[in-house]
Amino acid sequence: MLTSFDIKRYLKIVDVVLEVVEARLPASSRPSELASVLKAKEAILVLNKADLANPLATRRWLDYYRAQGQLAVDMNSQTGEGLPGLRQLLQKLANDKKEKLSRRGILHSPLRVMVVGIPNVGKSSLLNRLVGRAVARTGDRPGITRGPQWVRKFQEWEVLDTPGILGISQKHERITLLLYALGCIPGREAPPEKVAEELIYVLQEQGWRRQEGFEEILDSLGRERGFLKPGGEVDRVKAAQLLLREFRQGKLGRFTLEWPP
Ligand SMILES: Nc1nc2c(ncn2[C@@H]2O[C@H](COP(=O)(O)OP(=O)(O)O)[C@@H](O)[C@H]2O)c(=O)[nH]1
Ligand SMILES: [Mg+2]
Repeated sequence: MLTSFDIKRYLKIVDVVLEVVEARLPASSRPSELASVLKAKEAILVLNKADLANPLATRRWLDYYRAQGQLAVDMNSQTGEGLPGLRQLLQKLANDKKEKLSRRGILHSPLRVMVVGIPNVGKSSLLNRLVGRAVARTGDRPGITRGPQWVRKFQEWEVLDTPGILGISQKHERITLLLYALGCIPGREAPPEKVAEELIYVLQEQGWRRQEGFEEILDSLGRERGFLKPGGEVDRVKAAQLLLREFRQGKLGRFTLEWPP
């Protein structure tokens, strides 16, 4: 596990950063502490879990970022959908690097890639997809565990075998609640009802169960599942937890929680 301190060290020897974000919250799941570190680096924005996001929103986000000159792809790291597009980009960047270096007489220097992002966006899944099983660790020295290693998949590029975990930056309370809803803030507890209320509010803006009140939704969900307190009242905490679980797994439908400006 690489902390942001380690990341800064590694960034010095990396050519490209794969910045993994949640396709359901693409802007707000970007670690902003990265911006200052990344300036000199080539970055590819990976909108991961695109299978759970609204496809139209994902298309809009890609257009939005690409219009700013940002390399961006969408991805499902569980199935590998979107992987050929990402590999193509890496191949192109690798070729560019090769060309540049060969003009200076350097013959072989593979493109070095690193995966970073906030918790739970799918960094490890993407890394596994990217290097597959045909993994050749490079620079391995037997008997010495030296932390992260380069994994070479193709001749032209190699990936750091450990993704870098970054924290989320200080954000509005609303956004923090949505990041909780996506499971991106591990360790700390947030009241499930509060998180569910914010999530429901955003989902309703997009047409989901628009006619119902927040408490009505939790109560009907709770009754369906038999989440009742001794007096027969619905246990709204349990109902809220269920709602959040189902949302995370995409069982409520494909929703994107923020759209490009
Ligand atoms: N539906 C879906 N789930 C994903 C995708 N990528 C990762 N996951 C799931 O999201 C959870 C977190 O993934 P992980 O790779 O451990 O995230 P990390 O914390 O960023 O390394 C796991 O349950 C993964 O199976 C994706 O593209 N689509
Ligand atoms: Mg991981």
